Amino acid sequence: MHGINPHLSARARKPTPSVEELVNGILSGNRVLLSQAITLIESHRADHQEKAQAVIDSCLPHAGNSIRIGITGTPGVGKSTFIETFGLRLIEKGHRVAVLAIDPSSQMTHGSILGDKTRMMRLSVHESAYIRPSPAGDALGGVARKTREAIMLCEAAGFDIIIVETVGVGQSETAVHSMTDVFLLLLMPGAGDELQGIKRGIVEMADIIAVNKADGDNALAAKRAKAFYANALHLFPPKPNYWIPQILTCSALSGDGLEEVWQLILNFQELTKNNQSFYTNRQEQAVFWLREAIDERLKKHLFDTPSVKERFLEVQRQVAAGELSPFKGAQMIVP
Ligand SMILES: Nc1nc2c(ncn2[C@@H]2O[C@H](COP(=O)(O)OP(=O)(O)O)[C@@H](O)[C@H]2O)c(=O)[nH]1
Ligand SMILES: [Mg+2]
Repeated sequence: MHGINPHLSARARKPTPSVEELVNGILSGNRVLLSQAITLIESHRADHQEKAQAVIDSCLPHAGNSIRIGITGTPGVGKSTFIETFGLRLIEKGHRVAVLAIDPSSQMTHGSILGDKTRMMRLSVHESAYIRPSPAGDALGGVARKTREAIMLCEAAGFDIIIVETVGVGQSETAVHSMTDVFLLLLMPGAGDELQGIKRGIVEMADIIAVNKADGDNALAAKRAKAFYANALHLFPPKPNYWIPQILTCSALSGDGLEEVWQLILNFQELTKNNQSFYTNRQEQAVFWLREAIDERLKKHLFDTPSVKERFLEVQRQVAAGELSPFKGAQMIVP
């Protein structure tokens, strides 16, 4: 073989798929090509980004046909167990389920969903499921954009139920809320948000609250927590889409209550599609992400400009030294 490295020649025979191959693969539901396209979305290389955007462009007309479910709750509440049991049930009903994650802590843990795959053993190997961990090494804004783009590709690949999981800490709930149709909060048995480190704002965002682990010794405590939160929910203003947040108990382990959660999601979908808020919400979300993307590009464009780079260093020095106010300093960069 003229001394050619066999690995290299093997590679040369199997080039990375073209945009067209990726799009065709995704549209035919091929999970390997879907994964390759999402890897391009997650890449920082400019040529990868360009290719990813071309794939997204072609997939966009085929996206949107799904229900996007956000799931949050503190670590240990049972999100992964819930998604496994719930996902398998939905597949039994004939659905195809994609699970994505936004986890700003995944830089440290290498994507908690990866470790979680042991808890999602049966779902992760099912041919009607697709599980993708949170991209690591990015700020929340970057992760959120990539997850949103991954949603589109999963929908184009025929997944009609998209679950976006996040941990119940930090700002990631807001990001997930801004890319999903319905928001599910999992809580532990035992009353009081202060006990669970759940911020009031997150409870307020929830469309459905499920007190998980309502089994065995915890059954009574779960009922009490349900009563506590049912009371708390009355204090919140009604939702503009007329949906009244619902609360119930469930057990991700036994599957009790999961059918009811699904029924609530269907009710939510019916109500919001009938009164159009399902669609206006998606439109508003798309415009929100347009603005986010413009912000991101403006900043990048600005800081990539050589004269601005220089000026920024000088202004930064003066602001740090207390010679200049941050506001004045910003005016000198962006008049
Ligand atoms: N008793 C009981 N344990 C549960 C239930 N759901 C999850 N667990 C357990 O709680 C622990 C954390 O679950 P996991 O799904 O990893 O939580 P996550 O961190 O929110 O993803 C595991 O040991 C699970 O077996 C449930 O409904 N009942
Ligand atoms: Mg988990």
